[in-house]
Amino acid sequence: MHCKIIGAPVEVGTDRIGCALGPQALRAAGLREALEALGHVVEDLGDIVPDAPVPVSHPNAAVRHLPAIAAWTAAIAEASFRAGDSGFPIFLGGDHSISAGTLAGLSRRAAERGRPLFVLWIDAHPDFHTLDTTTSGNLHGVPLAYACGRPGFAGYLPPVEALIDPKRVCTLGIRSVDPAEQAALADAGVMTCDMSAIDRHGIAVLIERFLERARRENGLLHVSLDVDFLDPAVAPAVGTTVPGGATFREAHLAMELLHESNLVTSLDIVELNPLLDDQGRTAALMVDLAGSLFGRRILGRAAQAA
Ligand code: EXY
Ligand code: MN
Ligand code: MN
Ligand code: MN
Repeated sequence: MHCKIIGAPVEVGTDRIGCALGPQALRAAGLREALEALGHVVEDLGDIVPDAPVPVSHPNAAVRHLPAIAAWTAAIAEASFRAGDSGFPIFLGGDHSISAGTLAGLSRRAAERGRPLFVLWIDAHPDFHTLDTTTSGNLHGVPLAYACGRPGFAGYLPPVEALIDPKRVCTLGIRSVDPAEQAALADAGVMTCDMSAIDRHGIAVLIERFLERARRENGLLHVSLDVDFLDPAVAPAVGTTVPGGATFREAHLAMELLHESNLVTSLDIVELNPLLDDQGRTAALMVDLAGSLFGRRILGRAAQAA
């Protein structure tokens, strides 16, 4: 696989500093080396640099850093569209607001290729607020709603040329969903797999069910992996921890199943906050999970073939 690493050092989508150090922390944790050890060709395209923000304000007084997020979204969408022309783009956050841009660019590229884009949103949160419904004003809570065309973004964030069909979206691992998001998710028809569903059915069944839908439509599959999907005891270096998250093995199994599907065409790794990490333990875990997504197996690849 030809992997293209692209950093998006954004932290203004959150209310704390640290996520802007995420791309460097993931690089320092050996992401490139881990993928190369699995036989992949890795290109590091460096970090995206946005244009200067254009002043824009929103009637919802809670909304924070809208001009900066608008500038980042435009720049990331352009970089994502370009990177989506070949190979496997890996976007390093940065907070989850980067995915407003990664999804916009990738869905534009998918439309050009005449294939539907599916999105597996692996996260404790659905990030399905709009500029009108967010109460925190932290715009890492809106990217998925934006890419799916929920109302109220026009005139504030760049237009999404090819909206994502929410029926081609699965939110996996959610356990902190605000009332406005609950209503919007139900209205949009997103496949919502919360932690209760994972506890009851097991993560494999749920992922396989979604993969079957993507396979049936010959879809491209983007995986957006938020560190806070994992239980805080496993992955503490994230600003929005929610108890009762995925275990180390549930996360690796998800990556292993995704690798075996051969459907995944791009990845976000987001919300790592190195300032909250314990000697790089969480950064190392995210690199480890990427290894499972790109084919590393407990018994090695040769043994696997037997
Ligand atoms: N729903 C809450 C809010 O809108 O502020 C929490 C959002 C957390 C978002 C993180 C990236 O997943
Ligand atoms: Mn190349
Ligand atoms: Mn998120
Ligand atoms: Mn989250």
